[in-house]
Amino acid sequence: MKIFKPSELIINTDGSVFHLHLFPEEIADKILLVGDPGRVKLVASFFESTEFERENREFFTITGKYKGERFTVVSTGIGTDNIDIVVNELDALANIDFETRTEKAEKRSLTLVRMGTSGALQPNIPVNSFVLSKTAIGFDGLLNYYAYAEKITNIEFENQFMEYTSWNPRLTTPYVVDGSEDIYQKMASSETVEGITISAPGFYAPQGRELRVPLGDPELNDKIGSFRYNDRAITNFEMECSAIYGLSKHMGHEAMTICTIIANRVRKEANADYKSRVKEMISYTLEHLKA
Ligand code: R1P
Repeated sequence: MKIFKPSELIINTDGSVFHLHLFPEEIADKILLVGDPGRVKLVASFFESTEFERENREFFTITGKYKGERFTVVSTGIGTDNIDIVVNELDALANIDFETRTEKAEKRSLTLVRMGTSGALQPNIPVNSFVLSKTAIGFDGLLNYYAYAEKITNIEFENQFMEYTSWNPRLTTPYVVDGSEDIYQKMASSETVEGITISAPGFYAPQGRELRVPLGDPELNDKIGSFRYNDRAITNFEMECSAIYGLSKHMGHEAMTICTIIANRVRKEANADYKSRVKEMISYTLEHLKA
């Protein structure tokens, strides 16, 4: 049986996992992921009771009850590099015995739902929309470091996309991976837009924003906007969804991302006062995820 050595799975002296500082019994089956640590308390303000709060670096966690059901909310910070840490450590808490450092015989499947903010790439998706990401496209490359990426990604989509955009070989190969169909069905309504979401490895040039240094390909956002895969358009940019979907698929967890659109990149519009809409997204998500 494989033993996860101390250098590979780092457990703190108090028995908690390296970055999240959580103990195995502290995570609920349903886990909400937010980028901003400041948004964790906002989510927990919907809980009728909380068990604990824990903070280390950008990872702030609260577990509590919403309408009688246990939920955990964790902040991930920005980017798929942080998602690698959060999803691996949540999976270790769920599926590795910290005493023996071996995989548990019975696997636990978590529900991981990211609630984020995002920029729309289609003119008909207005600011304040909720985009529910059926599919993610990773520009970040994280999944390509794991084995068997090709077994869980949509190679046909990837090839069509790279051909259409004349993909620069100096960029990492984009990977296309679906979220959980079950959670999608639970959360979709007339209030949500079905999404294909790009997770970018940066906020500026990787999302086509040019400040002082010119873009490698100034046409890329236009090509992304006009690309269609089976008549489906790419809807929005954010920075975490692809890695959450890819790792969850590998590990047997169910994942979904919902984002409040705070800018429309085509119409050049933004809503700087988006916080009340984010609060409505949190309420919407909790209501649709509860048993
Ligand atoms: C960039 O400003 C951040 O905002 C978006 C991006 O994905 C990135 O994390 O999401 P969050 O509001 O969830 O952080």
